Amino acid sequence: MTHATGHSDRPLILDSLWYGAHVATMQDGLYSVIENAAIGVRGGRIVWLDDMSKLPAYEAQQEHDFAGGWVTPGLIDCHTHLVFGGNRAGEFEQRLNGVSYQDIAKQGGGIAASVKATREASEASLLASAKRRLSSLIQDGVTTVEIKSGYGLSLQSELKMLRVAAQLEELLPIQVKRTCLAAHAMPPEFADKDAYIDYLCEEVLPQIADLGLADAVDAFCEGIAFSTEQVSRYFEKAKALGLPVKIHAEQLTSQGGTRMAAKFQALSADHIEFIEEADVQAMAESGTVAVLLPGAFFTLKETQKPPIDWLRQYQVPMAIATDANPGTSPALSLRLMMNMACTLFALTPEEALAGATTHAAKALGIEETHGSLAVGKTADFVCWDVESPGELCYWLGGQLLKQRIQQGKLTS
Ligand code: DI6
Ligand code: FE
Repeated sequence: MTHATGHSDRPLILDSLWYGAHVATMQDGLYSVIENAAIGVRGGRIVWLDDMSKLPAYEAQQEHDFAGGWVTPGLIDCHTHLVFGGNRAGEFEQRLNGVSYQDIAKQGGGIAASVKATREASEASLLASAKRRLSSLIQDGVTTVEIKSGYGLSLQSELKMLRVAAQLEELLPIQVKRTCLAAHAMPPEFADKDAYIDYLCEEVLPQIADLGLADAVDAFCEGIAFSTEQVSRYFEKAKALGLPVKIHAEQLTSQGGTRMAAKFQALSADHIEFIEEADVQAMAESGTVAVLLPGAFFTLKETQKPPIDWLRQYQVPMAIATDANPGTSPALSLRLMMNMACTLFALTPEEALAGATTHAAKALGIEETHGSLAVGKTADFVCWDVESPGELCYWLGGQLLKQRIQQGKLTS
């Protein structure tokens, strides 16, 4: 009894206290609002979060009054291809003139054009261009980003891309998760898809795993890319090396890639416009997140939407990401993707925000520490100059970010 009293008399020791805003904690993917909240941070983690009026005695090295606005978890962009050489603005014009993405790919453009430019680019120039793009995401409230390789398609150039992704985390105040997407397209020096998959399994994946350069492994399963059988062989190897998998599937056609990936407990299946009900059931059983990429849907002027009602019905968590890449989604704002998820796919603003926080964290396997605000979670949060959280989806662009806190530190 005296012991307990002694404890409660001791002040709460904080590195920093943040107050003066409402908080949408996004616990369980819901706004879960705390009005007039205070957030106590120590050692880069949240150690206290509740109504400011309940704050006990504390000692804080720093105090910070947001002076209004809404705080949300830092946004998480769980699917990007931010590192690449050159750009494909010329293909954008071709597509405006009616040439399809698939036709451009058949003519040697598309992914192959970015592979050529990425192989030719120095590590320093890849770093400089990716840094500019990543800065845009950061200014829009992103505190964790996933970056894929996949424009190298050889051991050396895939390693180069992943090293650049690692360096971005050193240069900018952001957490970077790295994904090996070596099974993205066919490199020019291979004629046979199976032979390329063999090369990935025997030489590329083991090296990348050895060097610890990737947190996960991804593949493009599509008629113009790799078959379910080929991707399945590559996933076997990834799993044997201890790496979780994710997949680009059912973007342009239905191939069964999502169902196959679910058998490997894939973290996520991404795009998935063409999935069927059985795929959704498989995802629900394996705990695979559905990553919606409205930027690619919009850019390619797709008409088949991902089956949102089934995903809701089977309670498959839906994440939203930019898919930032030079071909199908030159998108540098995750908030704009949230707007598109509402406008094009009929998500609610609350679902869209969960898609860029809670569920995006799950798509990266970091939901224990990121994606929502609660005691024990990493102190990654953003204060927005808005009157309600729905405004985050409402505005098309603009600067809504007031303050961005990453690992407990104010970064803008
Ligand atoms: N699907 C995509 O949306 C990107 N990759 C993929 O497999 C597009 C990549 C590109 O066109 O450069
Ligand atoms: Fe992609």
